[in-house]
Amino acid sequence: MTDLCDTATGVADPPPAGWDDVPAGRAAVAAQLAGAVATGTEVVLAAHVSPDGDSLGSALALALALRAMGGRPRVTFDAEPFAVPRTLRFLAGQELLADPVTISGPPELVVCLDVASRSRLGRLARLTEPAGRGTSPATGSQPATGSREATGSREAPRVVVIDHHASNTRFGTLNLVDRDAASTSAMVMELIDALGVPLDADMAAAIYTGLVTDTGSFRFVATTPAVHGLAARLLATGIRHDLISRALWDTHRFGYVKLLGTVLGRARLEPEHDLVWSWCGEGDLGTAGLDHDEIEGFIDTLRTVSEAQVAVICKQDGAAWKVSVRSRGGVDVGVLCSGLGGGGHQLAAGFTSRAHLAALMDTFRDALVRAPRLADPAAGPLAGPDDAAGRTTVPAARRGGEPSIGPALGRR
Ligand SMILES: [Mn+2]
Repeated sequence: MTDLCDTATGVADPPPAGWDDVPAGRAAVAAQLAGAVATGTEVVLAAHVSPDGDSLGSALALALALRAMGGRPRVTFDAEPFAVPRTLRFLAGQELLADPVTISGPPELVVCLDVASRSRLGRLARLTEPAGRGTSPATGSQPATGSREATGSREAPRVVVIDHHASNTRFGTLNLVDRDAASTSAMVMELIDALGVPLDADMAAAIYTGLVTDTGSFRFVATTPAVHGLAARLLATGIRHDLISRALWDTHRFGYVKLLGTVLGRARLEPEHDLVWSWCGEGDLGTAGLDHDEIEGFIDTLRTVSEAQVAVICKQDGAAWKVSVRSRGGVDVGVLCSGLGGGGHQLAAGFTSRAHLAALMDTFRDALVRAPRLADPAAGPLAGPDDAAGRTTVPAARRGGEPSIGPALGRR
C-alpha cells in the first residue's frame, strides 16, 4: 500500500451498508468485458491518480488479457505530465497506455481499477460523466452488485468499478467491490480466469506487482493462505519476483536517501496524541531532484515508530497537501480519513487538504481523538494456541477457531 490511499478527496457518499455479492458481480463484469470484445467496443481501463503498483498493475494485467481475447483495450490515468511512475516502468503492456488528452469524449466502456471514488480519477472523472447521447444510464453513486443488468442490452453499464477499498462509493454502473481481496490485482486474476484467458508471465508480473504492493510483501494482515496460493501460481509462470521487488522498493536515486534523512530528521513524536508525523515541502523535492511518486515509501519508515499508533506524512503538491496516514492497528484511519474528505483502508488511508500545515495538523489531531479504535494487535498472542507447544504455526483464525490477533483486524 503505497500511494493508493494518499490523495483521495471529496468522497461524495458513504459506502452502502452490507456486503456485495462478489461472485454475481464478477460474472456480470466478465460478461460485460466479453461482450465488449465480441462487439469490438473500445475499452478504457483507468487507474487512479498517480497510480501505484496495484492500480496500474491491475489495469495492465486486465488490458493484456483483453488484448489476448482480441479486444481493443487502452490504459490511462491522470498525471501531469503523463508518465508512468519510475518504479513501474518494467511492467509489460506499456504500448497500451494512452495519454488522457488523446481520449476525446466518454468512451463506450470505462473500467476503473483500484479507484475508491470518482474523485480518485482526477481529471479523468469526466470519462464517467453521461455521454450525452440520451441513452446512457445515470452515473450517480448507487449501491449495485451489477447482476441486475444483462450484457448487450441498451441499459448496459458504461462504467465498471473493480476495487477492494472498504470506502468505495460504488460510483460505477456496475460495481465489483470485494473488501476481503488483498489487492485489486487478485480480483483481476479471478476475472481473467472467468474470462477463460490463459495466464502468461506478463499478466502474472502485473498481478504480482499489485499483490506485493498491497500486502507489503506479504507482511500485512490481508496476507491469507489464498494470497500465498495466488503468489505460487504467479511465480510458476516464471516471473522474476526478485527483480520486481528490486524495481519496486530497492532502487532509489541518491537524492532519495538524502531527502529521506531530511524528512525523518524533522519528524515529531506526540505521545499525547499517539502520533508521529513529518512533512515534505515542494522545495525539498526540487532540491533533491525527485518526483512525487518517488517518496511514497517514506511513510513506510515513519510507520515503524513503536511509540505511536498513527503515522502521518504531509507532502506538498502545488497548493495542496497530500496526507498519507498509517495505523499500527489500534486506530481505523480509513474512517478517520473519510471524515476528512479522503478514504482508504483501515490501516492505510489518506486525504488532501488546502489548509496551512499547522491548521491541517490541528484538524487531524481533533479527528484522531474521535477516530474508531480497533483491537490492539499487540494485546494478543502472535499465533494460535498450539504454537506454544510447538505443534503448529497456523493461527487459530485460519482454522476457523478463535481469532488469534484482534478480532476486528481479522476482517477488512
Ligand atoms: Mn489496492
